[in-house]
Amino acid sequence: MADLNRNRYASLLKSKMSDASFTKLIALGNERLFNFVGEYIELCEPDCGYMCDDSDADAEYIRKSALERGEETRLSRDGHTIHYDGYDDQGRAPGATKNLVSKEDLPLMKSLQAMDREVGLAEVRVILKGIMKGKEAVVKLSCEGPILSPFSIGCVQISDSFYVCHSEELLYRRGYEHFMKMENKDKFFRFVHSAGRLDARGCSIDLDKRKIYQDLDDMIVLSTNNQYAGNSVGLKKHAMRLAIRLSGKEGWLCEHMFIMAVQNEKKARATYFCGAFPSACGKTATAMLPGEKIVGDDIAYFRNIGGEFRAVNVERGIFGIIKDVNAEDDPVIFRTLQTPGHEVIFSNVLTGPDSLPYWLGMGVDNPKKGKNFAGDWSEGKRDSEGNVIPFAHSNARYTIRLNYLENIDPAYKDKNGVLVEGIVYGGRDSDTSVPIEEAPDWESGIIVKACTLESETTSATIGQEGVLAPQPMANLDFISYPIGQYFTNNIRFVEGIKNVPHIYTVNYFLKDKDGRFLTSKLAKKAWLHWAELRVHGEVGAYRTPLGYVPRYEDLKPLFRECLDEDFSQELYLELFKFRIDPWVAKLTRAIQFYQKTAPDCPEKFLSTWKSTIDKLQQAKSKYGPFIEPGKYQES
Ligand code: OXD
Ligand code: MN
Repeated sequence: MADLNRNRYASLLKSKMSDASFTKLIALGNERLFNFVGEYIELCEPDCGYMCDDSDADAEYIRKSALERGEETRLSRDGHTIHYDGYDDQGRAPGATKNLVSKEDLPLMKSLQAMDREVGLAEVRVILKGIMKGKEAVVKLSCEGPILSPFSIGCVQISDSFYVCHSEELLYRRGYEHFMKMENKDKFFRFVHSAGRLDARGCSIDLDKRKIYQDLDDMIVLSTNNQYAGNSVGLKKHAMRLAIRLSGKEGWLCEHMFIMAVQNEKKARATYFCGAFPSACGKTATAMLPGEKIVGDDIAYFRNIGGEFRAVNVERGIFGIIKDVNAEDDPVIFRTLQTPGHEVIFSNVLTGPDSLPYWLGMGVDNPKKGKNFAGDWSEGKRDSEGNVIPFAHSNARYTIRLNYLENIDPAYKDKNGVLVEGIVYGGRDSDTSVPIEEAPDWESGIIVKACTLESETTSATIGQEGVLAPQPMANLDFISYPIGQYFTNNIRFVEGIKNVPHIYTVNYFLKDKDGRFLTSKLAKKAWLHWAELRVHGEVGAYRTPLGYVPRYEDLKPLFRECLDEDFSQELYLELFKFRIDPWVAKLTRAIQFYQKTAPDCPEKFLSTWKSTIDKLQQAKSKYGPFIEPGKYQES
């Protein structure tokens, strides 16, 4: 092992770090890590550096520093704090986010925010030069997945934001022990983040120099002049992009999915489902359904372990959208957010004069003045463009540990993950997909359902809202190797798996002709319980051109059992009629999109979409534009 005391960065790091910090770094005996820390401390020039280990004392230092530096402020309830991101720093910033790849890789990654690696690195290194002057840089090790498991990936982040480090502390497992014991000392993800220059409110000033550059093959992400966690917290979406790339090379999967267990009390069994939904389409609410158990709400790694399809939650916390979390629709999370003693970071909600947080769709009256993402706020306040500023941002968030939830599944800690039996793909459309449909098999599920998933853009990304956009596997923003290869990897992943999970699509957003949602928010529970019965082969189904839908007689008792609601035949027929024209339009959009953006899209995918359109058109000539459930015969 190289003597790190003789490393070219040793004297610099010694001069910037306390003896305790330097000792913690050197004790790891990891030259690659040491060089990384040295290189970026040299480049970013912080006044000092702080090295964390897995101790509670270091977690407390981060928590305390975030308050002392005004990055977070205490709210009335014990353990609750508020952090504000700048007015124009309220969502992921796709325009500023680039995948840095070699020149050879560029042509196939054109539509995946790719940029020539050399050009990107040169550009961002100029911005990073001296960016941490006057600040303290924290070096924090974490682990994606349970430590020392077949899934785990060690991560190191250097950041000058204590809010970012505090978020990481809540959201991810501490990683010092993992780094100490991991076998391959060279394989880990590296992140550098700087909030840059700050204004009087502590918000990043130089948003024009906001960059999130992902050096994919070197597994480093450099993020500058921002604070919104989706842009700054390395282990969240940055690590996801790196993991997707790595999984493509190694033949596993990193998916934008929750993991939850549907509880069948009568049969005393739990069945694990994973689900991909674009942001703000009901993903967290599904993961957290009352009466079921949650393992994770956002990112899953899948591996074939001994012929089983197994998944872990990469995280141990939730960075959730708070809009519309209320006592009626999301009772579990609502209660958790009201409980003093839990460590919660709220972001971009209104702080009332009572020092309590208020958010959109909370179901209570909000104060008419307070502080929000625009500074001091009172009703009617307008921004510089004359737009009325709402009292809270629609992408305002909460950050908590998972184990506060009363329905946490202890299996979230299992090193071998959980056995997955169903995968759910959910989008947001008001007039196309039925509430739940099962794909005939894995391949068809991936090609026809997962790859054609679409959604309207939401406030989770900066830009125009409400635009219908393709969202293959709800993962488009994060796919970091050519789309065609990613699709193929998804299909191939199940080779050698003994029990391949069933694939479902769900849609909670069907509306009636007056624009009202057709089902209550918790109806998703009935859909999932139907899927659970299907996975175990315990209910029949009606064939549709694209799969199978529930029979009325199976859903009616589920509505009673799960929701204590009467489910009428009339509503059933409206919900489950197969809508041919919108499906043809959707498949046509998919063909156009992939022909334009994915030069390596496999021919098989294109021909399947085309033949499915033909099939739907033939069905239309036989059944008309809508097919009543139970009427369709597969020829
Ligand atoms: C998220 C997102 O915050 O997908 O999870 O934007
Ligand atoms: Mn997400």
